Amino acid sequence: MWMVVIMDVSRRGFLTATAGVAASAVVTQIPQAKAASRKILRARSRQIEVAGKAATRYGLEQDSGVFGLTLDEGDQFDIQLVNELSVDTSIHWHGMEEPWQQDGVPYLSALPITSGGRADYSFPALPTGTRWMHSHFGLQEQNLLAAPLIIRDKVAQAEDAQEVVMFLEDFSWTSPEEIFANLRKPKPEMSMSKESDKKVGPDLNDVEFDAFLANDRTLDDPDVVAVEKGGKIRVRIINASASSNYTLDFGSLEGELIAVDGNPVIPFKASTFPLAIAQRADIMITMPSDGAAVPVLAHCEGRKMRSGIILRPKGAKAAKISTVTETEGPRVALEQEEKLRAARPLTGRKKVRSVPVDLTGSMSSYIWNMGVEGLSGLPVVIRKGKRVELVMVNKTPMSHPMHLHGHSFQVVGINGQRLQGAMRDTVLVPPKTTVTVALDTRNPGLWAFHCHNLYHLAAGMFSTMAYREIPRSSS
Ligand SMILES: [Cu+2]
Repeated sequence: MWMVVIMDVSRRGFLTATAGVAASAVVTQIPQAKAASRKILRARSRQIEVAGKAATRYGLEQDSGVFGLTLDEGDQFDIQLVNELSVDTSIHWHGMEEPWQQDGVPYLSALPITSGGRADYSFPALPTGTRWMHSHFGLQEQNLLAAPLIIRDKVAQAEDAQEVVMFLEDFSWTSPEEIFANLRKPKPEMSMSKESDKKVGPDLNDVEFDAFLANDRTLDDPDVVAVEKGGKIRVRIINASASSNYTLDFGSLEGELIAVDGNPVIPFKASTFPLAIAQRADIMITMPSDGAAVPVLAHCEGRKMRSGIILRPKGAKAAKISTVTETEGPRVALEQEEKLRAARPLTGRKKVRSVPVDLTGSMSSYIWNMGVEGLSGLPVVIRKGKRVELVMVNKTPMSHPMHLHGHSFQVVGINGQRLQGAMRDTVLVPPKTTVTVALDTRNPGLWAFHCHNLYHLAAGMFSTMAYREIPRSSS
């Protein structure tokens, strides 16, 4: 056995592989023959500049300095994660359908990776599309411990389009621990915000941020991407913000939404697109034939602030765009979601097991919760090989971007109205709204199912879904 291993891989690859397995907190069997292709990702501190000031935040980089990871369809996701931080961490591969032990939820999937430790991951890089990676440990995501994870399918590889990634993050000079402590201070129901006297309708935001970043930069000093005049561009937009929804804005240009959360949809044309926390949008555009630059903007929901990048052909002027806007960004809701249709919907007719999931909580105490089958703290317990529908009922005044790990689901109902909606891994459930998603149970394990607003998650809006490899004989 040892002889076979040594013959199959290079010496360097073999040493890396064995060192990784020995020091790993996540005990995963890596096929040794694949070790030679393993990539190293380092969780480390780095400096960025926000509004002219240096900020030390976390990051996830390859040795080449590349931010995150891009793979091609058919590749193995074969990673050694090195924790160079001074604290423990655990990284989740958002949107992947990996074996549950490699899913990166601390204490649920595996133990955290200690400071200085390493962990190995190996599984087929599926499904393809715009995915991302982020810490699932404490509040580290707010410290920017997140990066793109792109699996380019054969269509993307063959198409004559330049790929551009726009990675959105909310930024504060206040530490996430202090933000969370402030949110949890007892407060009367009517003084929840500075503008509570003017406030009507749902609560849009509960954290005041100092800046909104696109590819680590603000619009004062934006990421300017060189493109070709008249060229076709696929913009892969990832909302990696801890607690902010956006409306994407292409101005006078029309874009074609071709995938949401990495999953293809019937192309949908518009110039604005809502993007909730943790969601992704792939949008195809054609650069103007007159050679003008195109800003891709993300207007913050309920705030007079925005972020964005500039697509600039050679010789074009990139006009300065203010981070501040005259009006607040629109409420992010489901008007567009209702119109989206999956290009590859769930197939087959199966008996459906329907699971009620209540989203509850209150702003005044800042306790958020999830009740499965009417009981909080209960996992969704199901069986392999079934069609399951999660009926999420939001009983709170805030919207909740609900994410299920390890599965893609289809949006099949909004307030009782049935639809053949998009395949996603994160769906927004606005206040007083019921959203039903359907999925097939084909990836057994113990999976996290939670609100992706980082502070709602930290305050308790977290549940699990569990099922075994072998279905019991009776149904
Ligand atoms: Cu929430």
